[in-house]
Amino acid sequence: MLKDQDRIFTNLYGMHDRTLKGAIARGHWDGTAKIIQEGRGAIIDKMKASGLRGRGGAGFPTGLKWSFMPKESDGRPAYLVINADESEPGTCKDREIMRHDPHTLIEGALIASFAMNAHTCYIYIRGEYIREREALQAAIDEAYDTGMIGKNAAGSGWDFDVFLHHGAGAYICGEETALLESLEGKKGMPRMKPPFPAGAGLYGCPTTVNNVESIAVVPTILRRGPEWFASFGRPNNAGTKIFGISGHVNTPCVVEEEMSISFEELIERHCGGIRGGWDNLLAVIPGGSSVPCVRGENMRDAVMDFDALRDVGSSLGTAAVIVMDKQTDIIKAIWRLSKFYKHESCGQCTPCREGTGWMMRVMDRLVRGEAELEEIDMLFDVTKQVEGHTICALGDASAWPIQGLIRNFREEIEDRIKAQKTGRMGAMAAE
Ligand code: L3W
Ligand code: SF4
Repeated sequence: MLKDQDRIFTNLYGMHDRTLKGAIARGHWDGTAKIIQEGRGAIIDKMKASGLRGRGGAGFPTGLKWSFMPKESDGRPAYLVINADESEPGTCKDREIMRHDPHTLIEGALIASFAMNAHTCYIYIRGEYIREREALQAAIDEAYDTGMIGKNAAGSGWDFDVFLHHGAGAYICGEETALLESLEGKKGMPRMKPPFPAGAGLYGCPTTVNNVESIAVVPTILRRGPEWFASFGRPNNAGTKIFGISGHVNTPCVVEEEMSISFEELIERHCGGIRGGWDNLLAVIPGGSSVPCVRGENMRDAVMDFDALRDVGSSLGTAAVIVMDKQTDIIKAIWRLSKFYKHESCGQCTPCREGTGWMMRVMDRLVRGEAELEEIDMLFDVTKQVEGHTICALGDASAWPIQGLIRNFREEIEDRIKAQKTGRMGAMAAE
């Protein structure tokens, strides 16, 4: 259980002061030049030692990712790109950072950029986040006016610029290579990987794309030490983590907690329990819409981290915890996600373009119970044809929620089909 003094994002709670003065009072921008003057190698080593894994959904080790960037300039500029295109259904954690703690993100951007030899950082923010971009732009302007960024940023000797780029409402632009295409002014369509952005990213130059939360925790990790951060959670699942809990809990919230907290403790401590009590819990999607749902009874003792959630057949993803009680039509809820992925598919690869529509149409009939029982296996088979056969992870993301539904709620799907059939036959007999 995380103590208040170990929270990084203290301005998420209570009275909000997102000005530079407020940020400094909370301990941000303290000794930034000194951190930078320790040198690139030292910063990257500390980030590796902290155990931080990317907070955007994939959990790739952040220090390792930074180490893929060229050590010496080969004549091409290097870039840091911050993925603030937070669009995963259920996910609203980065929004809170940008609203209430924007300076932490800017300070992190400076340090991370220096560590990767980048003088320029682009923050790609979701188009619908209008208030957040105003807050962030105000903080960027304030940081320029006070010399925290710009020439000789924060007295570090490093010149550093930040540009805020507004997205235009496409979920796929949160995929890192689609984001880079969009930033270059093109249609946001994912690129094949490899090459990874560290080799050829923005304008063909070495680029690292990191999530907002991943960058915003950097200054505190370096100030308090990697051991401090690594002391939270479990090995390979270190640190504090922002969870966004929505759905059928008594008080939905966004909260920073210790990684590896149990689901029950997270809900009891911060959300006032499940609506109607634990017996009323039907299902949980523990990491945003892209990860499989889990039956409620399997979730209560689940440990909320990257590795442990695999044991219950799911994943931490963005740590957007979607709670559904027994009043939920779970088949319909997953159908709604399949509709979302069909709508957001960029259409450039066949299994995703065709598969998302196919899956959505079968799901539509499952909701009404108008499918045949054999179609459940057929649908599962289609998800397997999509998964792993596409250019980007949106294909997998469209398949996994349906796989989770079939694995966990097959009986409910079958019952609905049978009930519909019985009803139809009853109606025919009455005619
Ligand atoms: C160099 C290698 N770099 C991997 C880098 C790669 C990327 C990062 C993770 O998807 C997931 C997805 C969604 N050399 C490298 C390398 N990298 N190998 O590491 O890569 P990857 O491919 O594992 O994942 P991804 O394509 O970044 C992200 C899931 O997150 N998700 C969705 C999240 C949505 C949001 C949002 O709305 N903000 O975050 C939730 O679960 O399904 O599986 O940087 O370049 N050998
Ligand atoms: Fe586009 Fe879907 Fe292929 Fe990703 S998987 S590149 S979203 S068609």
